[in-house]
Amino acid sequence: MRYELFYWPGIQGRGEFVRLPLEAAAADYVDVARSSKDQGGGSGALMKVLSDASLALPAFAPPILRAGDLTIAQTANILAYLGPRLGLVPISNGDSTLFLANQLMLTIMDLVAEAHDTHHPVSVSLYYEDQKKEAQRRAEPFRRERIPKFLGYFERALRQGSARGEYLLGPTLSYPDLGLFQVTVGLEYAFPNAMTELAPKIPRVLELRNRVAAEPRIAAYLASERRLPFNEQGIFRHYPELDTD
Ligand SMILES: N[C@@H](CCC(=O)N[C@@H](CS)C(=O)NCC(=O)O)C(=O)O
Repeated sequence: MRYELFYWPGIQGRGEFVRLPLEAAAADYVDVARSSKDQGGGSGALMKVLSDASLALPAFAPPILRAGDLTIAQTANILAYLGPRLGLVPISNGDSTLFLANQLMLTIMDLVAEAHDTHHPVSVSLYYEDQKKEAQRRAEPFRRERIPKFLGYFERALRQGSARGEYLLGPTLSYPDLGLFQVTVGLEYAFPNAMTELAPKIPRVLELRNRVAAEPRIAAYLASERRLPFNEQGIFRHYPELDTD
């Protein structure tokens, strides 16, 4: 199966939560909007799929995955589909692990949405510069309460599951581990001071971040040009005024 990922070129964004599992499984995939226009790529290809009236359901926003005749959106939904197909979710106890994986992934995406809202607290359609005051107000409780609460939850999940192994769902890598890696490094990029302060309280989360980064295929991906750098157009943006001193 050749998968097609449709996501904004130039940022990691939510697309990265799909790229990482595809890379970890060495799946055959095309990052369509990042391929050249002559090959049917570019942003035009993304706009085309967004307005495609022939789909069973239109997609509201990227990331969007095309797998044969199926075109689906919503990051956690895409991953619920890909996880078992890429061997990135343990299949045991019937399908109960699939729901646990989805629970973890949906929680990761909640955290991602809150991280995004620190720089766009009023509207996604306004520039950051037009909502800076509100952004500072929003970022303060996000750093003080929300990052510790979310990452504290994942710390507990890892502690509770530690009898089963070193990953969130047992002894092997699953897609929520990749999601937790991505949100952790994203927060470290955006809020380095707040994350340094929090580090002693989340040792397992940080160990998992290192373990994922050292997975051979992930390490190769992170060192490649396919891994876009974080920047101030993406979800995790480093604005020093939004971090602690
Ligand atoms: N809950 C959706 C959110 C999708 C989303 O917000 N996508 C962004 C890019 S990361 C977008 O282009 N949104 C356009 C919009 O909300 O109008 C998901 O997890 O996929």
